[in-house]
Amino acid sequence: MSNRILDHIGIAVRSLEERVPFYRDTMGLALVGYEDIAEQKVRVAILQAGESTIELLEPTSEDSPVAKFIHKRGEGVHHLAFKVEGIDALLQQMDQGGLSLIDRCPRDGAHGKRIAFIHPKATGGVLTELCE
Ligand code: CMX
Repeated sequence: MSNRILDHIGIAVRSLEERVPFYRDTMGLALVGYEDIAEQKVRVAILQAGESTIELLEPTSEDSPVAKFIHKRGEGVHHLAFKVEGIDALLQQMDQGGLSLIDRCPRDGAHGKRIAFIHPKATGGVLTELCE
């Protein structure tokens, strides 16, 4: 198996404006930029942390999965994302193995990546993303 790296950690926040200063100014992470991901109903701030990034996720509508998460559990770590190669084949393999997938086919994520989520119920409570 290839040496998979942690692509990013997603953190749900109520307000990017309120939370970016901690990561950028206090922790000293470079702010890579902001992006609207309409399909996911979030606006993200991306901060570089070594080879990985931190994605702060602010919901842009009340029916965003991140708005639901914050409403239920408060702000905090929302998902882990691993960089993979051959995401389509990997998803097919996981699906055939009986893993509970949120996405059987990849969808569009930040930075032009193709992403898919594995349900937290199947992973011990951690929403897990594959991205390519
Ligand atoms: N981490 C861990 N558990 C989570 C979770 C998360 N991020 N989000 C929801 N859950 C848990 C809930 O607490 C709940 O658990 P209980 O049944 O024990 O209460 C259960 O999963 C179901 O949650 P829900 O509030 O009823 O929400 P839904 O079932 O409607 O949706 C999920 C949950 C994970 C399927 C949905 O949030 C989803 O599809 N997420 C993937 C998409 C996403 O999060 N996009 C934003 C990120 C964008 C990006 O990075 O590009």
